[in-house]
Amino acid sequence: MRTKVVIIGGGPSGLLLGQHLNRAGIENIILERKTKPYVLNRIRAGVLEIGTVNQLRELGLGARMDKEGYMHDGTVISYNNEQTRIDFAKHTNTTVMIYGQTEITYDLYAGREADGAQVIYQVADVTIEDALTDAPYVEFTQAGQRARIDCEYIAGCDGFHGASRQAIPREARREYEKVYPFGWLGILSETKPVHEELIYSNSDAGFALCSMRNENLSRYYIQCDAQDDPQAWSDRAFWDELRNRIPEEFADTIETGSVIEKSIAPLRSFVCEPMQWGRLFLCGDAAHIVPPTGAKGLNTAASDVFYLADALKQFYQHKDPQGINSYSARALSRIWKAERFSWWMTNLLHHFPNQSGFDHKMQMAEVSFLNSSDEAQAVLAQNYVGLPY
Ligand code: RFL
Ligand code: PHB
Repeated sequence: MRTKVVIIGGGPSGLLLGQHLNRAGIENIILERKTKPYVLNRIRAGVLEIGTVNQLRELGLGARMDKEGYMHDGTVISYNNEQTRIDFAKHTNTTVMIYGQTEITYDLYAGREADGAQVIYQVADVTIEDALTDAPYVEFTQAGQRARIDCEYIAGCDGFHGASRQAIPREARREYEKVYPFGWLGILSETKPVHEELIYSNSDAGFALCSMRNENLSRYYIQCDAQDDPQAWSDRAFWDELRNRIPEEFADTIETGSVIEKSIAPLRSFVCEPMQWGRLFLCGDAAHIVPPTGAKGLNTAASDVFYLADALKQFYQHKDPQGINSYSARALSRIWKAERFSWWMTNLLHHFPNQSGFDHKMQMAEVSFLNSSDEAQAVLAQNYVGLPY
């Protein structure tokens, strides 16, 4: 087989990149380790920055999102019952969109199938060869057969545990990592969301987040021990702990009910530099991870894809390699700012196991400053809705 760009990974990064390339007439093949239903069943992100929203619209995939998604022009930050509303519209003139990653992935697959573009599912043992030459290729096993695709470029969109980053020799990459001493226990429940906007809450008992998917589907998270077994948390224990951690007025009115998903996500900050090695480019979780507190994971994946698609279009349409040569620097410049914001939100809103009295006072002072300063609220709003591309 031969194509121009092999995309490893059929998650949001790989699918979005494939869609950009299809629109520009640049031939590509996606290799995905799992089946399509498996990928579609992952419940993850819920908040889209305006840059992500605009990409989906420009690619002709925004219709269902615009119909079924919810525009939010603010969010609530609560600390020990004291609430501040961050007004995105006032500070940034823009909003975020609440639309689940599951839905976006569904729309991206539908778009790809409508274009008749190829996805090869259930591939194993993907290897990347000759990435430093101008004739790279990818090998993989499918249905017991080894196969090879010759190509011009390779996009590593295969998430944190994928093969692409590992294909870059250890001495050619630098990795920066911070693992947080807690996880998030998340549930999806068929109940009306407790509030029309998201509530990020730090309390004496730890962090909680009230989010949503639609008017009858809520997404709630509580900080927990990263080693906890999600099944050991009964529904009742989850609801009790959530109520304990959110402001009283919401604890009193929250609708509890059937829980249809329960899982624990670890919290980690991670960046791999550079994001390019010869003709291999890394995008999304393959290159970087953020703790979910700032809702930046999917959105940083989308900005990487935007830069890479732009670079490949410049190259294929105008023979200009400038974008390709500067991809890593351009992407990393935005990534580090999203890393900083996610780290800051995480530090502000969680209980750390060995937090001293001093650390606690620092958190309180930070929140008190946020509550009293329009400028501090503007900074939070700018980062939350997403920095410009
Ligand atoms: P993904 O989604 O991990 O997709 C990678 C794909 O590659 C496949 N794959 C391989 N294919 C071929 N060969 C291999 N060797 C392969 N290895 C892996 C996998 O099967 C998969 O299909 O990475 P991608 O595309 O970069 O997308 C990243 C996002 O999924 C991720 O950043 C977000 O979900 C993070 N995230 C959030 N991001 C936001 O922007 N806003 C949010 O509100 C938000 N909330 C969250 C989140 C992540 C969470 N968890 C569970 C980690 C909430 C949670 C709880
Ligand atoms: C979600 O709805 O899943 C969600 C929302 C905001 C976050 C993280 C996750 O910061």
